[in-house]
Amino acid sequence: MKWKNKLAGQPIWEGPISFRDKKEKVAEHVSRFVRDGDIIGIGSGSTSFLALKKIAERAAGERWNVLAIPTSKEAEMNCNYYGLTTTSLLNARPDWGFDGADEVDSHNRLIKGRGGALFAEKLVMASSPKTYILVDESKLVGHLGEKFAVPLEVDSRSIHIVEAALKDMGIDQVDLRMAVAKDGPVITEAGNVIMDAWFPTISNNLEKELSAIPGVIESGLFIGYSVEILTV
Ligand code: ABF
Repeated sequence: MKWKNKLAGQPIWEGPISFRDKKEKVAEHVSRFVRDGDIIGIGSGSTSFLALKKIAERAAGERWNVLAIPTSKEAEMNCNYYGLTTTSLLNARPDWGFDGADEVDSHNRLIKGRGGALFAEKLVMASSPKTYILVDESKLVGHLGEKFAVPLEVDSRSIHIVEAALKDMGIDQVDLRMAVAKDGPVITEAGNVIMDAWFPTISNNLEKELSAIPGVIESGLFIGYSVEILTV
């Protein structure tokens, strides 16, 4: 097979990385926490990509055994490319993890899921005693939801149920996330669709309220997890 833009065996990251210098710094910072024998939850997105690369380089340089639990196929392929052995939550639990975010407020509440990997990101974070959230300062917001909608991973058969439930909550700005080519909806790794719902205010109960809607697999709201925000 001939690859037009990407060669087989290259890391799976396409496109430019915004705020790259800052993301490199925060990635470097988290790589200092790695120890021999660690099992690490590996986030998705560009900042996590830079962090996994640095962690893999450090582990290789020190000849350390590090096991990775990736939060997406993309992260798994990058771990494989950079030589980090992967496992899954079926076999192991992370000692700690790292991941990116789209918004972080002053109470460490997060909106995640712009990359569509929110379901696995939440499973890995919920399994980890501590997760470092790697963000540049553009992600720090005064008011959660000011720039991003809350993504909901939804079984496609329940789109109407979710839409009606959101309407009952007073939310009528909801978008079905479309593929970049706009030729159909984004389909997640678990075979679901994503509905992006715009909330004017986000209460601490909202994550649980959204999970209770039939057909909602997971939301991109992360409230009350054991996280430490690393930023530059
Ligand atoms: C993942 O990647 C997602 O939860 C979040 O949406 C995104 C952040 O990506 P980046 O680091 O590229 O801004 O962490």
